[in-house]
Amino acid sequence: MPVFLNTADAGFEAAFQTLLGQKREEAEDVDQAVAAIIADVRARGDQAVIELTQRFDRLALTSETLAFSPAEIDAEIAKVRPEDRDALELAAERIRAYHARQKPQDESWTDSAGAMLGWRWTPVSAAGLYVPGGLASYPSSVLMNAIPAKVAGVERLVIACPTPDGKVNPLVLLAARIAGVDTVYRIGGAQAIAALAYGTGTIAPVDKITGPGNAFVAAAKRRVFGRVGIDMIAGPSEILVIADADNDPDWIALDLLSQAEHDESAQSILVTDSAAFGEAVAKAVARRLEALERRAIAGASWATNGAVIVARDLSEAARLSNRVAPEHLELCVPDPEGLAREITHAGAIFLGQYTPEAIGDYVGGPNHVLPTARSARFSSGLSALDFLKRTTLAKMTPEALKAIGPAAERLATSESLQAHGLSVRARLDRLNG
Ligand code: HSO
Ligand code: ZN
Repeated sequence: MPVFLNTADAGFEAAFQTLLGQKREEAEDVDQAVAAIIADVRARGDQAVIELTQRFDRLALTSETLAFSPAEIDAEIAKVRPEDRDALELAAERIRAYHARQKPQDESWTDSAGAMLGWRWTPVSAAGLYVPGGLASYPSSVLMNAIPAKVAGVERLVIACPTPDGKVNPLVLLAARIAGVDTVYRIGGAQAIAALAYGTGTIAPVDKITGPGNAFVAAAKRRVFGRVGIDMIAGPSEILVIADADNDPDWIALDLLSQAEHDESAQSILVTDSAAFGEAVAKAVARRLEALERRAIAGASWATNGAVIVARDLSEAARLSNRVAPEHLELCVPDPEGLAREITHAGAIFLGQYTPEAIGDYVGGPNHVLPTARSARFSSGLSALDFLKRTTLAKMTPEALKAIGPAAERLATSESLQAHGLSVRARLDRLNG
């Protein structure tokens, strides 16, 4: 059973704190094993990757077959049903259009001292996207990672995707093709992250690695951070739905289950201003769970991490949601725009009862790689900005140097950095004749 809380109850605050503090994921300690794998790939390159792929994925590769050939990709893509292709293309187009609007402008101006100042944006040269194999090998995630990189102008874009026992997901390859990915390596785990970060004889190193993965991938991303950039370490999915009694309980139940079915550690929370509606949704969840293909996963998630919270009113619901800082937030209320103005911490907001979160997972346009585990308090979902960096610009005219240089000289003296001060003084002396 999920927890039922009512903000009017005396014990509410303590119970809510417990919910907030709940640790849902058991972090497997694989760090030592991962360190050894990374060291091996750095030392032996292709050969290490090939042996580890044989060991973990039971797949025999050579340096020549680490990547899919264009002909292999063509053959796999040919298996995709036209309806699936069309859906993927529609998704790609909408994701591209949305992320194109994120491209920031370069800026430059002259300030009151006469200094020209500004910044400009440039893309990382090469990015590597990790795509898990098996159950969580989502073509939609290929689009969500690759398209922002392409929009940002990344020149070389590669994927690492394990194919255990040689099993390939044709939709992943099609998504990679549609998004403009250059190369797809059939490697995974910590060895793939190490190969992308450090390079091997065959695999050229990249500058940024993004994408979800298992405990080995997460630990490897943490370890190569600094050598390359990484996105985030994504935790299990979450949804918080704020809904009043004027909703179909069955729709809301399905929205809660849509994230619960990802993972037993996923979390679905309903906050409502009607206790009767809360009960109705809980009943609808139980009913839907009977027939759901993933009822084992979704049921476990709902039973251990699910919650129904009854609030006094919708504003109180918004305040509670801000304390959760959910990855996904649905506002199924009559004035979702109004309530959205009260939301300060959420990865993505879905407004109104015709916007199920699943639209955002696939075709809405915004990214579905979003901050989990309350990190929406300080971070954002994946965007084109994650593949761009900002270089600052400054140009002094003689007048500008005369105006602000002496202050720099003073600060240099106060920090006992003589050459700093002298580099300014030498110029000022010349300018002052
Ligand atoms: N809801 C997941 C993403 C996803 N859903 C992929 C379906 N496929 C995390 O935002
Ligand atoms: Zn999802």
